[in-house]
Amino acid sequence: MPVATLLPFTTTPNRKSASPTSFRLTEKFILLLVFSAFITLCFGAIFFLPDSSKLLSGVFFHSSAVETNTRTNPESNSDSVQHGPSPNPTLPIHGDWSESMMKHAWDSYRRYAWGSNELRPVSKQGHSSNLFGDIKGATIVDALDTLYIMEMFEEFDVATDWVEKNLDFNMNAEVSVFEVNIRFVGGLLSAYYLSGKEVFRRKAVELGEKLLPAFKTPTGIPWALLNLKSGIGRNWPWASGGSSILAEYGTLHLEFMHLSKLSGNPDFAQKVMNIRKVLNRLDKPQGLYPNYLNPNSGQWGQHHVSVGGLGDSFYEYLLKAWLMSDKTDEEGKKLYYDALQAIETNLMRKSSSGLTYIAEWKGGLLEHKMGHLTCFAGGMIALGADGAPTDKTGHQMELAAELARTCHESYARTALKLGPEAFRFDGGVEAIATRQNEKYFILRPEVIETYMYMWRFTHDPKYREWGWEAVQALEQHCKVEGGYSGLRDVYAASPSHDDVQQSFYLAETLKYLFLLFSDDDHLPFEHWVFNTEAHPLPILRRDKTDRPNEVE
Ligand code: DMJ
Repeated sequence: MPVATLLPFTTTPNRKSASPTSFRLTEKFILLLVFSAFITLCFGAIFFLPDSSKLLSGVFFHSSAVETNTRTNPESNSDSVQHGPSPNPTLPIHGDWSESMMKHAWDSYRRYAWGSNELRPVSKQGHSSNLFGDIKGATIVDALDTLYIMEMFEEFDVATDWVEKNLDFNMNAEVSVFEVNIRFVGGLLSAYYLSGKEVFRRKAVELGEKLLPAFKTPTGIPWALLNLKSGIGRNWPWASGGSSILAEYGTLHLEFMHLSKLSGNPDFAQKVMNIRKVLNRLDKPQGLYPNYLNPNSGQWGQHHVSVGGLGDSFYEYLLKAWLMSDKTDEEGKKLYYDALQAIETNLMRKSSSGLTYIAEWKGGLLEHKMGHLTCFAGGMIALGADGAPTDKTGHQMELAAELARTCHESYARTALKLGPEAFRFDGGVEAIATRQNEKYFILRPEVIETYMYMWRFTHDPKYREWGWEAVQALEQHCKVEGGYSGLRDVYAASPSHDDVQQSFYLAETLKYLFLLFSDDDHLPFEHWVFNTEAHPLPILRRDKTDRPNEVE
């Protein structure tokens, strides 16, 4: 419950009583009484609510109980007051459409796949990915905060009840440490900070403790896969000579910092700070971070570099570690801006028609391909532009805008107006997938994520227009009776469904769409940082004793 709804009502003193003198005395006394009761209640709320989560939810997350007009109706005047230029009249008339999309995705999952990790929306049954071992309910945990943010509280309560009674990590099965961290730990942490419900804090810490044995390697660089019962880890067999993967071991920092804060156990923070130490000791080819690192030898594997798959969220977490630390984590800041400079110099290129893209780097040679995953980088660069060194803020905002445009083009140049998994800038094409196995779309969020950040920082209406194009395409081609499905080929004249509703569709894609059309004070960036699965985590304030980079 947002804290505003917990505040006492103010009472008006009764003005109909006795003589003028006694009237004044009684009135003063009552006023004093009411005032001290109010102060006592406020202090009571601060000290007795679990941690600071209810305050966070009430003060920084605006729900209708706090403010009735936080969502943007693109035709309303309040929008033009708050967002500057008048919205484009072709935009949706009412903001409820994103809740309707969430409702359809959620209700379908609940009806056909309740308790499974994901939904098969065409065959109307559960789908379980081996990324989560035997852990169940990925969609439930991934969706918790989106349900809360959209004020779908009945659904949130049902999900909470499922978590309380069924979410279990005591199983003899192997999980992906990265996936479990970003979806389950991240989802539980956000649900805790938004709702204040202790069960989420407890489960997040319990799961975090189960993941700690993954760090038992000679270097402390964690294994990719871990058996939750035996604590035995290993790496993906396909990953360069038994290497761990940059985007996996590099995407634990935000969640683990919060786990240390919420549990009082410094181990979590120490483990992720040690990853930094190992990386700092290594030479970086051209300042770049290869995707593979051997956890036994502490040496790089193959020199492949990517800001998409295998690399992406490592860079994101350097920037966000700095932001989440209330800008005290100077090391995270330096690592991020240095890495971005190396990416710009070595990987960013412009096509002949002027589209900026981020290529992949293989032992010094560029592959002129950009993944859908890489499209998150527009949002990341915009988020970091403000803190960029040596007057680079404007330049970085331009780069972010150019990348957003390129990613929009990758959508616009398809038949179904949704983007392919990867698109190329070679062989006479630009922003188009040329290989059959790169033409699919699995409801990924990255392009909409970038539109959301660009909208917040520029208020250029084109980002909402582009977001709205995606909504129309999702409704037209991905929506089926049993939920939302990915597509096998975005260039085909009609959709062929892959029959999977990914959990990140509810965690990220629908949340970013909702935020793209919400006012800026809805989960404002001054207070919240999104993990890579779009789970909001509060900034750890520097004036508290829990300074994140001092936990160690
Ligand atoms: C999500 O699980 C996360 O965004 C991750 O960082 C990358 N892949 C998916 C969404 O595409």
